[in-house]
Amino acid sequence: NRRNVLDSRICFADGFSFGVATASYQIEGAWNVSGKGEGIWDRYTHAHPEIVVDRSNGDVADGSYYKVKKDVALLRELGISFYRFSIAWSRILPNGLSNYVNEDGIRYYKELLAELRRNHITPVVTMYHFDLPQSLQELGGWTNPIMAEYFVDYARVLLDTFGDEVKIWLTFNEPYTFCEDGYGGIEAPGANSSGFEDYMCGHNVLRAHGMVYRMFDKEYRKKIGGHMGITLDFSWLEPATTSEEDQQAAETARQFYFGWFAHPIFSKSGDYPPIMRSMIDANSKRQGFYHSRLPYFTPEEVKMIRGAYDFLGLNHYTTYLIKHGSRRLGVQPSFVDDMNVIKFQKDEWPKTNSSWLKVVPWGFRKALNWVRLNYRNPKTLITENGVSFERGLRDTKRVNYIDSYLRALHTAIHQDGCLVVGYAYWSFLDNFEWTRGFSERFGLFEVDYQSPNLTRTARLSAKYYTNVAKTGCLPNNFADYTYNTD
Ligand code: PNW
Repeated sequence: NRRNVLDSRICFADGFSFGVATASYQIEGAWNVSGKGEGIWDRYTHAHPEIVVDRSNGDVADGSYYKVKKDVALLRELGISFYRFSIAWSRILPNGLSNYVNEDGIRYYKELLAELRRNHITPVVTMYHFDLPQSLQELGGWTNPIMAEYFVDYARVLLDTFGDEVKIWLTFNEPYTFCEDGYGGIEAPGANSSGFEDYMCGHNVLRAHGMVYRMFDKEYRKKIGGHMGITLDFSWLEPATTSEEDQQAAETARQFYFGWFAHPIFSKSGDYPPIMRSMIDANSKRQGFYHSRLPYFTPEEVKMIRGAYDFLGLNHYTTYLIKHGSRRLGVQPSFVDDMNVIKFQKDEWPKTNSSWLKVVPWGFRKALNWVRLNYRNPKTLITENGVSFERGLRDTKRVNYIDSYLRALHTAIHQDGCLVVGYAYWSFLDNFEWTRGFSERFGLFEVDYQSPNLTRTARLSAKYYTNVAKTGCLPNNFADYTYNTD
């Protein structure tokens, strides 16, 4: 990694890590094999095939459950230093509870960890990436306060079983996504109760996160070492105009979308963002409720959750514009009604294969700086950044996306002083993209879903990313990866 004086490449510091990310339900398949219990995405896609655009599901997905050796060989090929994956709760505890542990589930993740170790790839493990055991959903899922205790039990099993091998833990992936889209949108479990159950879910997830972090701190840190954080999703939210109203609206939107989960954990004062508290309280009152629809933490809970992190896991994909809303407040309770802003994207921003994802690299720098300024520059790991395009190996647009986002990241670190320690591309492989099925492809490796062994083939972007991971620098001959067919 030595550079001569004429080398004008953009390089990350020596200690900076590159990796790739996946999640259990999106790649493993083997949904009912070897003692695995049913998860909410199993139930949801089986009961409602119509909610997935191509009527697919994760029953088979990438078959990664059967391909530990193959997948780790490909990770090795990429030259990355860490692999972020998630553990399926129902593979470890088939009915969600700790009284029965499924040994084959343990065996699978142990095998994966051993193979990663042999190849010098550091595991970064997400405890929960959207796949709640169905039996716990039947008790109310994340709207039930007791779920926090069940999550603590599950986390204890993981720390006891894998704590020697795994030193970097994420409790949750994107609570905003699974609470809002799961309880007020079209993701599993498919409840339609925005403005109520989304807030209950968020409340219990924050409690669960705080409880697991405190347990880790008290009972495990000394014994097994390691670091624990949470992954939050932050699309940059830019005011649509310079008007005072729109600036204010954009800040409100940041507090609702990101601050909802970030403020209780990462701010100095803790608890929900004051603007969220006051707007939802006022709206609830106007609607005739005696209690706010946003639950209150006890002072002890505020304290437990505040500062419950060693680092922030940040997912960032895109940017939106925000205008102030002119809605008549309080007509129909919902998250969007409580926030009262209008969110959209510019037509001229480059499109991708995901309707919500436009290519806006400067938003990445702004999001990172907002985090730095609002939460005292927390140590940050980019746990996901990525893009979907059409099938095909010559994915020059993906190379462009990664290169431009890495440039923005480099500026945020080296010009602005953001404390970012690593970057994971989403995703390692094409995979089951939730309600978009297999129609949206984010992989550095293409998966051929027609072939019986689900063949993986490196895209051009895999070659580009290998070069970045191995040198720590963005290549000057980046055109090679853009125009050559190779
Ligand atoms: C992430 N947004 O969700 C998830 O963590 C992954 O499981 C998923 O496959 C990936 O993004 C790609 O969709 C997001 O609207 C959902 O900005 C929505 C947004 C960002 C991330």
